[in-house]
Amino acid sequence: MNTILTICPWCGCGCSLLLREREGKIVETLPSSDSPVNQGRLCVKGWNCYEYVSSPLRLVKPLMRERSRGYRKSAGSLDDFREVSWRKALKFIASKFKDIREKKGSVALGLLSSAKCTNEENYLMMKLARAVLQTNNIDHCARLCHSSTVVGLARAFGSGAMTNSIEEIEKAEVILVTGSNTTEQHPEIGGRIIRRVLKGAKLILVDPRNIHLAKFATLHLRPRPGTDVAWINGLIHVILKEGLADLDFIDKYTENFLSMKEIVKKYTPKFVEEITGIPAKKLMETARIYGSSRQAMIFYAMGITQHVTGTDNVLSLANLSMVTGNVGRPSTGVNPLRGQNNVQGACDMGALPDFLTGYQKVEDRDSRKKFEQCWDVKLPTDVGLTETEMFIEGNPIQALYIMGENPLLSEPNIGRVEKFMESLEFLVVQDIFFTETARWADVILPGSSFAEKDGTFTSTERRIQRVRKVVEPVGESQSDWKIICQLAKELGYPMEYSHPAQIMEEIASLTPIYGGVNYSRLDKIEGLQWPCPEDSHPGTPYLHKGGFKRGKGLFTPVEYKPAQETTDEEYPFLLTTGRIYQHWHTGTMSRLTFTLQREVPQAFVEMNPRDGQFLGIRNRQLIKVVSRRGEIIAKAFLTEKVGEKTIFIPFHFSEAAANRLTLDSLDPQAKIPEYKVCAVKIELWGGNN
Ligand SMILES: Nc1nc2c(c(=O)[nH]1)N[C@H]1C(S)=C(S)[C@@H](COP(=O)(O)OP(=O)(O)OC[C@H]3O[C@@H](n4cnc5c(=O)[nH]c(N)nc54)[C@H](O)[C@@H]3O)O[C@H]1N2
Ligand SMILES: Nc1nc2c(c(=O)[nH]1)N[C@H]1C(S)=C(S)[C@@H](COP(=O)(O)OP(=O)(O)OC[C@H]3O[C@@H](n4cnc5c(=O)[nH]c(N)nc54)[C@H](O)[C@@H]3O)O[C@H]1N2
Ligand code: SF4
Ligand SMILES: [Mo]
Repeated sequence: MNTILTICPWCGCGCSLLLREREGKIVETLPSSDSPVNQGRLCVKGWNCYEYVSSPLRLVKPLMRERSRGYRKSAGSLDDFREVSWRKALKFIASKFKDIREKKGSVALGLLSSAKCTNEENYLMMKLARAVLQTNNIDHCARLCHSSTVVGLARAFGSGAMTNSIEEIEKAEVILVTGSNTTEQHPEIGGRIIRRVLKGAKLILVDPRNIHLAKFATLHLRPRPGTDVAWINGLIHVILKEGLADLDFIDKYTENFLSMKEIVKKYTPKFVEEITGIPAKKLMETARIYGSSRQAMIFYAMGITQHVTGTDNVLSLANLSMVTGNVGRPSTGVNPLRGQNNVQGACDMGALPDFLTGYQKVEDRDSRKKFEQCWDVKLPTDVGLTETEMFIEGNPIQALYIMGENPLLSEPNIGRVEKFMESLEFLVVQDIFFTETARWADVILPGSSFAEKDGTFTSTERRIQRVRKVVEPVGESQSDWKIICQLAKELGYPMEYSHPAQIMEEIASLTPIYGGVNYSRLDKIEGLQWPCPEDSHPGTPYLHKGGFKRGKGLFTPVEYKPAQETTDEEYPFLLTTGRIYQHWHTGTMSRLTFTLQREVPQAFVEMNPRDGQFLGIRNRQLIKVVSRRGEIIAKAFLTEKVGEKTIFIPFHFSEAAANRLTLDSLDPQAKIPEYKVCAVKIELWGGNN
């Protein structure tokens, strides 16, 4: 039996684990006790991380859709595809890409990279886009997730990443968690927060739902969804009024304080109560707790970022931390919890329409020049389209290459995405399963899973860690990096690497924050936290020590704006969507994992029992949820977890896809969709079953 150390493929915590292999099959997982991240612990997904690897439903051969008349008008089933050789599939893709490029230009090509894939794979995908296909139309699921963080924190601080480290929770005095269901979505971090609170730290939770962390909170504020700017401005108002601000810090390290101060004047606790529903007294208590501490950490996630005001929300949190000087030291900071195992890495690798690796701007001539010299090509200069812009009808995209994403379930307002699919000329999907998106493809390429390849993932705390091959890829599937290299060759630009270590050498040479990263170092230690500019650099646990990356921290005055779609007589319920502990996004992996699927086999709608009583709905009864965009049928789950007139639906279930209902309005700055607020109505369905 072989035992191999690698990294969990689910969430951004970045837990290390050991996979045990016997006769070519993975038979067991064990946590790694050497890891500074999980210290011998795993959550239920970590323990069950390998079952999907050997699922009989894995894609094992390239597939091509039979192009009968009108085939673009609907999603296909497996019967509509035939197996082909790698050579044929890659040649066909290359010829279509070339053809469309010749006729419509490079703007007609779009690529989606994958936060499930390794850094090396993301780097090659963005090299394929920029160097080979000559387009900056490359993006990935960070657009749906933390793009507002990347824009907001980069503007305020000069870097869009988590400022501090997971380990620093051990010494925090105050922990403010908002819009993050941490125990379910980042279980390792959630567990750390609880243990710290049990030892005396104060926890302030700001979340509309009564999530598990509420049991441990000193204060739980329950704002109406979509009102975050108001309560954050309110906290700053009280902090300033009560003399709790750190004026020395503000003076020495920040700029634009006065214009921010002017804006928060009117956000009195009473005014904030009217907007948010948070009692004025509770807001004041919160301001005193957070404002009195100089070891206060903020953690946030999708409840803050996934709004049309996502960037504003993030800027407000940055304001709050700077007013109290809670940034630039251990156990402080503004800490966005990054979701996917390698979403931090996919951003770092420049799988974004406006950045090359390490947040070097595509519009910057000197940055481009460095890459042009290394790659021996001229690079496109205009910023590309975001993922959300790529699915809007009327855009120039004619051909899409999607690696490891399932937008037909994860994008908002799926009905609109389907319309766009009908108009698309050519779609390539590279996945490990036959997903809802793959059904629309012209060609499907079988990639290999995390356990079948070498590489690195970068976790939420900027920790770059080694992912190791445990078993051979199933069937004829291949590592995603190998597929990209072969396709590049077909397109007339040879990319040859013998091992991902060699790709990392190239990344390090072009990316200052990864400059000191190499496989021989990573093989000796438990990861390196960027910035790690050279070989002798030990990595950086917390950012902005002794001054901000951008020079001075920038305060931004932010006004509260109401959500895009509010409830009315016809659509009286507010829908907020998200996830649960047992499932993963579009379910491709978690619904094929026995233990996870057994725990939660079906879609459900969380609804307050009083609303249930009013509408005559019993627990587990089927209901129809209707929005202006679509409708779904699922079981009602009556629970005090949600407040009255609010319902919550997880988006994991294709048979009752929450994104049939969601709104596709975007934050104007980050282009992130509004997944957390839209208006719906509820109807009874199918009598008393
Ligand atoms: N089990 C599991 N874990 C996951 C994932 C998964 O699919 N399954 N996905 C991963 C990914 S990619 C991500 S991005 C993270 C996401 O992790 P989270 O952001 O923690 O997950 P969500 O369920 O989207 O929503 C977070 C919280 O926001 C609250 N909320 C809703 N509306 C508002 C609002 O207007 N304001 C505030 N302040 N809060 C609000 C919700 O009640 C919820 O508690 O999880 C990662 N971890
Ligand atoms: N309503 C609503 N919608 C949301 C959200 C929400 O809160 N509410 N959250 C949004 C957020 S934060 C996110 S991050 C997105 C996630 O949206 P997606 O990224 O579209 O969702 P996943 O299901 O994680 O898709 C990953 C795909 O990669 C495949 N895969 C796994 N490993 C590999 C590999 O090694 N190689 C290849 N080639 N493929 C692989 C999986 O089979 C799967 O199809 O969803 C967004 N959508
Ligand atoms: S907390 Fe995240 S990284 Fe750790 S075992 Fe669970 S899913 Fe994996
Ligand atoms: Mo995410």
